[in-house]
Amino acid sequence: TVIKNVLIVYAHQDSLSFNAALKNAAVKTLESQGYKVTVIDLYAQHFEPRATRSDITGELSDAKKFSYMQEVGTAFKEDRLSHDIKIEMEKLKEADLVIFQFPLYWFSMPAILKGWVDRVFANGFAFNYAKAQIYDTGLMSGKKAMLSLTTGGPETLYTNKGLNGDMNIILWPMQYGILRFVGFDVLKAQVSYAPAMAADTKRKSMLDNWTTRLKDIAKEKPLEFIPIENFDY
Ligand code: FMN
Repeated sequence: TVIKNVLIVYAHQDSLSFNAALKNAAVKTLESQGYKVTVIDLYAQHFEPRATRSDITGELSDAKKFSYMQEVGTAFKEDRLSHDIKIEMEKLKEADLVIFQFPLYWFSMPAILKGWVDRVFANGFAFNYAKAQIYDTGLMSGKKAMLSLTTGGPETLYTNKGLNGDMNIILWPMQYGILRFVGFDVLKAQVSYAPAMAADTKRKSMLDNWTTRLKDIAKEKPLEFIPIENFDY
């Protein structure tokens, strides 16, 4: 796919944070390369992260026992998902590359971003298990996605013998269980370690690494995962 539209899903509260600087650098660099860039600023738009009954407008298909997954599948087919979810889906549909910009929270993504995934990567829209539209054939196939995250802990702690363990283990649920599951081609994560502990020169070089990488992002090959036909499921 040719990348024309980039969507940045940004999860930080503070416009003076390092995450904000990474997001702003990405917008500037990508726009100057001719891409159309859209930013979803989750905290600024008070994004609702909870997956609830309110996500479905109108009647439930089973009023006795509530199954979010099943109700969302039906509501999607019948165009009865809540308006705020539909807006996010439109932005995703337009995107050729999606960048998730966030600070690592508890070895994972912040709740507001996880909630965006829970609600927007909806059954029937991002994947369809019944039709085997998952992983290689997920409904986001043809699009690329990547994580750009910051940490509190330094890089030396995130190694296989380090106190926190290998960063790849932390990335796996997000890169495979979320992004690959819905069919994205996943580009290598950009991890900016411990910006709060870093000297200004180090912070500047982490920002420079990011902008340098983004200038050639269209040429990057995605990560390789074992093809779905190698598994029985
Ligand atoms: N840093 C880590 O290295 N590992 C963690 O698991 C982790 N969990 C956090 C959980 C919460 C609720 C908060 C508020 C911070 C956590 N941190 C963790 C630190 C943040 O990742 C760090 O402050 C942030 O990446 C720095 O970027 P910023 O300057 O843009 O805020």
